[in-house]
Amino acid sequence: MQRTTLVQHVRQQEKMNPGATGEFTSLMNEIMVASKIVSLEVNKAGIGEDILGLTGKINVQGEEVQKLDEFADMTFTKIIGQSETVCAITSEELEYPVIIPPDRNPGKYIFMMDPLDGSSNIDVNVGIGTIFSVYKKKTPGDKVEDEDLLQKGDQQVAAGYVIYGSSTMFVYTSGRGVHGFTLDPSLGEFFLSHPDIKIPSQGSTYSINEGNTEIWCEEQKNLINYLKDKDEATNRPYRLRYIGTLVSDFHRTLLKGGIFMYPRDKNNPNGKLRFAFEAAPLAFIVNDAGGRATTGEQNILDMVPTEIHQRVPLYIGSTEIIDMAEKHLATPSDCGKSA
Ligand code: P6P
Repeated sequence: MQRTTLVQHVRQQEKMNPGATGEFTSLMNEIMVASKIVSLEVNKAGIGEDILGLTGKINVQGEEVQKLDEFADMTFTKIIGQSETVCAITSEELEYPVIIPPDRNPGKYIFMMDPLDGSSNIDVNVGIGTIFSVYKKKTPGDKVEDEDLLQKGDQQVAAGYVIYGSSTMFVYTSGRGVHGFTLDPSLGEFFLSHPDIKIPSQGSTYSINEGNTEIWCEEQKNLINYLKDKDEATNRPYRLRYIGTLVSDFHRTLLKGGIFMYPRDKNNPNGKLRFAFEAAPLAFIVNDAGGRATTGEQNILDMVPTEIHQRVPLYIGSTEIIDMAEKHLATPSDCGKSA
């Protein structure tokens, strides 16, 4: 049986792009190498190596840094930083961008990542993952400008995620369909397992942290109550599924349909998730799979961020459900209004 590796697949896509220089393929290869190294570390965490637990540090998000967070960030930053394909790297874990100096032969791409999403789930053997996004430098000259680091969501040239779960999966799009690869640990190779993923236009699950109900805005409470009401004609009540790792909750939504929500609330006017490292890459993926992602008021891909660590409310999933959610959110109360 012909099995397509991730690198073969990226090369095939490269051939469809007449102007391709091979730089993107090299970058994807380095992302793959870094993800294999992190996968190895995640899967042996707790066996001997002192890689579980906290570093004692607090990151720019104000979150406790787990040892695996730091390991993943360092691994991706080092490998991608040496790839000669990028001129800058931004990370959820790093307050400032890493700018590749001229003597390290910087490339034309900009790499953005959440190196280890779901770190609160690390020590309990629940799925965690890496989320990444690739843009092209858009300003002339060698200097990396703010404009290069704060690009509109639809300017991404690629986006993807790796799930370190029951198996390690690598899912990406470069604008020509969403494709999933599963790691064969005996060969250390990612093989195509989910070609051309399309999200079902409907679904019957909703994914949200109901523990925040008390601080939700009224329109959010009304939306969740609507999803929980019984009405066979509209496939309700929906079932709640929430893992607490965005990349895992999103992956289930992508394959089965449904909606994932992390809304704004009375304490967090812009929600919790980050535009650059979570919302925008997953929006690029779901859009290419036939779904949609919105803040509740604006398509994520139409947004231009104003700062690297900007947070946004996120509603992502099956188009028909997102459309319905937006109707419920159309009259936003002043609770938690964007700051
Ligand atoms: P809460 C994990 O810390 C994360 O950034 C996402 O992966 C996840 O969707 C969200 O936060 C969970 O947040 O408030 O439900 O614990």
